[in-house]
Amino acid sequence: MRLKDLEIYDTITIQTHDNPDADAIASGFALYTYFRDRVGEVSLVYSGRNKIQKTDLRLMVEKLGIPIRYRAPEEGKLKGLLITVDCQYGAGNISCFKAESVVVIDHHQQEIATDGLDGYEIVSNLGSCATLVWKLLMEEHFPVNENIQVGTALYYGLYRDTSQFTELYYPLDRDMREAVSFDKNIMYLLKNSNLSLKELEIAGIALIRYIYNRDFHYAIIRTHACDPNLLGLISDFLIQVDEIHTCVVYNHVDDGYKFSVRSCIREVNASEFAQYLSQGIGSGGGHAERAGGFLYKRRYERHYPALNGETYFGNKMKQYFESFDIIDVSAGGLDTERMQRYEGRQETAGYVKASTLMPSGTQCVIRTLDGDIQFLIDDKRYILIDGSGRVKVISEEQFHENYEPLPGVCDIRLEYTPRLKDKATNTFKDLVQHMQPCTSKRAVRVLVRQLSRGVKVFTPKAGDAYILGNPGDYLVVNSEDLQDISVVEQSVFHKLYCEL
Ligand SMILES: [Mn+2]
Repeated sequence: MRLKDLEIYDTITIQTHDNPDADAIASGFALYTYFRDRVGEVSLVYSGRNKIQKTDLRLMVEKLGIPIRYRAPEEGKLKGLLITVDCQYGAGNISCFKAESVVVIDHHQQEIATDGLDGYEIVSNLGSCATLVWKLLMEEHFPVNENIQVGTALYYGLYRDTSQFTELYYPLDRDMREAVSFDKNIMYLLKNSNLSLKELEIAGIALIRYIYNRDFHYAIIRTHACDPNLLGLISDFLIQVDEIHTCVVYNHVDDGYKFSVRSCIREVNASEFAQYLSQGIGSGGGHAERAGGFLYKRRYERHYPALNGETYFGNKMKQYFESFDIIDVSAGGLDTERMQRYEGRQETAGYVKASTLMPSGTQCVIRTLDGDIQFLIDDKRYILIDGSGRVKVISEEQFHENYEPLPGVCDIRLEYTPRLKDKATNTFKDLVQHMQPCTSKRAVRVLVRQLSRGVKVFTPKAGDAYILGNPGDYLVVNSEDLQDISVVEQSVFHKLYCEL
């Protein structure tokens, strides 16, 4: 969906969820600003039982001149188009107004049927709805950076929805964080008006009611209803306790459970742990030390109808720690003796010579779903993307030794399209568009073992990060380089390898 397509309406009402947070207000405000000069009449509203009270939100509205107003639930049908932001029309967290047409713009898990809508843009893995609105504005070439109020609002929306950027992981969120201009003084003011005395008390009570597991050194805390940000602050505090190596702080909100995770040991990557906790019933992620997530109420109740949050998190954490073995390759922990021999099937990929995109000597970075790759462009460097979106930067020799260019055009479809960024000028080049197809020349010989238990493999190459394998996955070791280890999911293993 494009914003341009919505300019056909004469009247547009933008509605945030009830009890709007910074992200909802920011997203609504940015859309309001876009439509203000393009359609006859635009308004920004919210409804529900409570009016905006939180200090930072009142300051945000006042300092950035955000024309949001309260609309009582009993006010009648809306003319023209209703856009719901940071929530979905008909869901439990938004008062329902009748409207002639409805469009949804949101970053939560889809929870409504979309066939009755007149348009929607729901991207569930984004850290904030502000990021999604920013993307929509960029697609229309709207000069976000010429409007510092909108920039500041979007930046603050992302900041709050990702616990002060600590639980920020999706590449597009990071793109916006770097690109958007904001007012530093207002940011400073909003950031430091976040907690009320009441929340200070909630944090205090939460901290003395921890559950601690001595065997695995983890702690769990449930807080009273509070702003999600407080969870991050409490877990940041908790992880500093000497005996606590991993912790989860969570609370119950209208549509599920919000949680924050911290880890200070290399055996637990907080981001992977957050994914584990939310698997199948929510979403989670972040960084190695700090992460967060959400469990959706409906899915939770379907899977665990009679389980309270405390038992769920307690069971899940214990299960997690009991479920994996550690293989430390540098300490000789890898036993290849009983592994089977396989050969890799040939794989097509896309490649481009870096110096055809940017001049030699350019310091650049490629943002990918697995993190950033930084390098200096010279005329011997090739960029390679395989079908699953994994990006590699290799030398010309490595390329010719291992790959064979193919005729035709490169057809790679990816969830997030990696771009090459010039660090100095902040300009981008699309990669996939400039790629040629190629295929690997010779099959790689590997040693393989299917896993019956979870493993975390530490290799000198990966440093403190581990390679995670789940039961059923295959542990794959390159026969020519025993430190080159990967884990391949059961569903794709036989597509990639054949037995010797
Ligand atoms: Mn949001």
